[in-house]
Amino acid sequence: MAQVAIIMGSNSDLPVVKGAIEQLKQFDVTYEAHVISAHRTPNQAENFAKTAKERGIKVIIAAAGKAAHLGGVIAAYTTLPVIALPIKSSLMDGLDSLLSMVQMPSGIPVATVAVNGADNAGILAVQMLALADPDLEKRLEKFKEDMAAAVMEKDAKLQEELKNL
Ligand code: RP5
Repeated sequence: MAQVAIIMGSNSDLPVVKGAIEQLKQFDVTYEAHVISAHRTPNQAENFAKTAKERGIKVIIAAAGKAAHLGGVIAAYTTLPVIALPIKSSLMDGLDSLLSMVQMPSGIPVATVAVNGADNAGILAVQMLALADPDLEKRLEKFKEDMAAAVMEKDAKLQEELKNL
């Protein structure tokens, strides 16, 4: 059974969305992914959102570009947390999608990550699941420790390079 559902407005969003999938896979989080459009398939969007909880989904990631209403429409039909991922797929460099997602009216929140910020969408979904999963929480702590170690390694390298300038 999938813990996270990823939906995207079009299969043209997949190259970006793959970043979120890779993060979920890294933490062995089960997922399902679908193309659903708030505008082109509104009935499917409604049905998906209304049935997600009873199918065991805990978190929804909604990726969309241009006038990106997918996250908001899904959030309107469910109490599950929705993470919105704005996709850069227009002449406006994704600013249109970002604003469509982040400027939700009071009462219907979606947690919006950066334009094309797929990694963070995946990691945030894992963090939400970790609230009820101590093993996942431990793995997230290790993930942060490894990240900090990688940054400190970069700093050590920089210090060596500075000596040779
Ligand atoms: C949005 O329009 C999709 O999420 C995608 O980012 C964009 C373009 O879709 P296609 O025309 O490539 O199907 O709804």
